Amino acid sequence: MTLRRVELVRVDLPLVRPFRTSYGTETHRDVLLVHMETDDDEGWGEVAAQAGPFYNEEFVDASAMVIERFAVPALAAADHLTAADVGPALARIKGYPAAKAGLEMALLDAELRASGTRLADRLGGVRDAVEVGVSVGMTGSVATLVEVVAGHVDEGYRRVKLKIEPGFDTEPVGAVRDAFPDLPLQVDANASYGPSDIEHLCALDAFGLLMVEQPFAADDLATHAALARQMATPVCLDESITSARAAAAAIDAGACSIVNLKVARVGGLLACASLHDLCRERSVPVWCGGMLESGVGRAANIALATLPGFTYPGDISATSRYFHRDVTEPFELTGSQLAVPTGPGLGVTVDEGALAELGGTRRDVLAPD
Ligand code: OSB
Ligand code: MG
Repeated sequence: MTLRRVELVRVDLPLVRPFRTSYGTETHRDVLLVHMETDDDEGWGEVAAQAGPFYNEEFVDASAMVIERFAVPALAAADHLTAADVGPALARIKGYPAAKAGLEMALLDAELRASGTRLADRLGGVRDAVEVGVSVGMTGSVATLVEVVAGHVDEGYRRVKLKIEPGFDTEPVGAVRDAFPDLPLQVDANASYGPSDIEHLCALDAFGLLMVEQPFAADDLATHAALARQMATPVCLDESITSARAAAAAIDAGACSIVNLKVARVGGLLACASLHDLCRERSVPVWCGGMLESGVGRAANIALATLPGFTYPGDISATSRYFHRDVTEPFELTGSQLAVPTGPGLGVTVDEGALAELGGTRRDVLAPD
């Protein structure tokens, strides 16, 4: 198809509660959406970079600039553009996986709407609902953390992820474990530990965790492998897995036995699907990570999590865990699952009225002639 128009839509969504991780506290989500019109249809994508360069190098202002100056001109120059061409067409641009993912997502949505196909079916999904969990930020006190977890358990979540960092680990995790002896529980350190913490991290084995996610720096496979040799709890990587090559290297190095897949970290849904295949061939389970996406990116995450290798619950929560009001129809829990939208493409509708009321801004980066 041919690109007719590409619009960047930006909207600031307040989070229902501040989200504190080892790299900072977020109170708002700086949502960047891509709206595309092709000669066949229209589509939406989400650029799920974070507001600052603290989770990884990318951040929303930079993603928007790269899309406008480099990525859209490269796509506009292509003749018969399909969603599968987006990755190769943008490979010359180093980094900016969230920007690339948002563009690919919008084109996929347009393509699939035109052919009446659901994204989950296009990707090879095998279920109509996905098991989900909730990622809980750090709190000022351990008592507050236990209360927040209790609230999520009441809502139906059956798997909880706790953010940890040096100084906020064994005590809060132990308190949550004491309060919920049978709750599937895991932790995520966002690269906040170093090689001298290996012994300390092994103390987390006492809590029967599903996994420990990304304790060390993204480029430090050796320390992750050393931890994996000593710790009983499985090691999962998030920030380190930037490509299929990175995943193969991490698995070969013994740095992880579980992989977190994120659309915005590996450059798109199609890259995630091939990473899923790679991990499956090596019998490495995967699960779908989240980046506090709006309904657009969350619809994509749900579709991805329908693939057969996604055997752990995803960080894909109901809308009410993130926002008072979203830019799409809300996602609601059924038990501990979210249903896959039934419509073609992403299967969600962006609410233009909500966008306007939320103060969304729009900018044409490719205007029709
Ligand atoms: O490390 O998994 C992470 C959110 C933003 C950036 C990084 C991470 C996260 C989360 C939240 O843990 C997952 C979600 O519910 O979207
Ligand atoms: Mg993580």
